[in-house]
Amino acid sequence: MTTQSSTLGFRIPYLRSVLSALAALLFMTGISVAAQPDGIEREYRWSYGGRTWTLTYVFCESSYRFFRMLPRTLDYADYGVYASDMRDDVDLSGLVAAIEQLAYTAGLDAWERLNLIISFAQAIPYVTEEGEYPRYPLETLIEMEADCEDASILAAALLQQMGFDTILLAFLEEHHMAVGVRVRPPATDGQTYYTWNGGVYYYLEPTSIGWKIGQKPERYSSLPVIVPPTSTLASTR
Ligand SMILES: [Ca+2]
Ligand SMILES: [Ca+2]
Repeated sequence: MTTQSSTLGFRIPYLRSVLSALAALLFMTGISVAAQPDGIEREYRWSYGGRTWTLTYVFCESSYRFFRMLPRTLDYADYGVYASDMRDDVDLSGLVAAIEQLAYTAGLDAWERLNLIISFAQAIPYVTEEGEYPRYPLETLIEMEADCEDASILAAALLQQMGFDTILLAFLEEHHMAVGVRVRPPATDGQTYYTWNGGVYYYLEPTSIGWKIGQKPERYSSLPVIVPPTSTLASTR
């Protein structure tokens, strides 16, 4: 199989605009300070549709440090707060736009764009953890490793950023977490889905590349607990 490489020609447009605005402000106020980019650069490489895709992206370091400092709830029923936190929307929307730009350049259709983003999330290397440490999406993106709840949180957050409704699926017997996404696949025969709050959510396996929307590994056979997207902890709801 022949592989091609696609590389994004620009980086984090919003950070550029922020720095430009800051430089303009300093110029106007007569303050002369050398701009120190507040960025963490990461390069991603993943496969989709018979091609290899690459993306170099610069994240806002202060955003990462903010999320790194936040306390953790270890109640799986609250894991929706990690996926639905609005304070990373600017960071994640820039990343989603960069991947979508790759898709547009390559001529992918809407369904393929969705799956390109899913394959990006699935390609984050899987790690097993000692104990439990749910990561916010920016942590997973920058640390470039994830176990099942981290990968689920990241995939759900990116899909939400694209405008899709998502839920998390907690398979308590198998100690696994996956994503449900409210979208109808082109082929629905044999696909796994769950209904919640009037919507149909198809299973999405986030931990390894190649699983398509609606395809569920057989080993996750129990009925999952549905973890809704939320911005507040159960203790305060
Ligand atoms: Ca968010
Ligand atoms: Ca984790």
